[in-house]
Amino acid sequence: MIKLYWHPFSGHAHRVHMLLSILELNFELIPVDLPAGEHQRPEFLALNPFGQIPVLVDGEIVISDSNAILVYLATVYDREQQWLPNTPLARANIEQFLSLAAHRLAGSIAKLRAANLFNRSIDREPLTQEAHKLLKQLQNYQNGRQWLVGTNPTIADLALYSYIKLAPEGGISLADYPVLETWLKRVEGLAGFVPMQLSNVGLRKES
Ligand SMILES: N[C@@H](CCC(=O)N[C@@H](CS)C(=O)NCC(=O)O)C(=O)O
Repeated sequence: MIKLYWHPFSGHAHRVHMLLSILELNFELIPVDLPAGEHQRPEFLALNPFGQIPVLVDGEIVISDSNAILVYLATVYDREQQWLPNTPLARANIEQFLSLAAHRLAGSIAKLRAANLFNRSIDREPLTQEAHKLLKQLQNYQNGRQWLVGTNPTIADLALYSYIKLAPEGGISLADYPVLETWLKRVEGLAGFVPMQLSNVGLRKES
């Protein structure tokens, strides 16, 4: 059975969890105790020398990095090639969004949210500006589209979903981005969708 080393607060792990579920694969979630430093212990570093979740183990195959795992799962297990279509342009377009998720999204919204979740002190202003710049650009791009690439959902949608959904936990309101809110709901309507665990931080904080 496929094993996913995971943590419930990780948006990176969540995007993989969604695809495993959507593809109806048999899998087991293995929680990694990040606060206790389990990801720095030799047993975990033997799986991922870079000391991060998610890690996927499929028989002899071990893959780390959420986007790499999405590519692997879509390539091996999606016979219809909907989630990673096999045309050069679609692949290039999807790659563009995987990079965006790994860099601009992880470097802004995900950082703001992690700072609130784990009480880290950071300079919020430049990250907040970048988060809104990115959301505005995404909203303009997405206006009039159903999915990020082509006419069906792909791994690009999954790669961006989790941390955009979590933006309010980073103090970033989505109220000015109705096109993105509609797209989030569209992803949530996919067969096999699994919700991200939400937390009472940022704009979700109860007073
Ligand atoms: N590029 C990696 C980033 C993964 C990542 O940032 N994982 C976080 C949890 S969301 C982690 O393991 N943090 C522990 C650490 O870096 O020490 C991916 O896409 O999987």
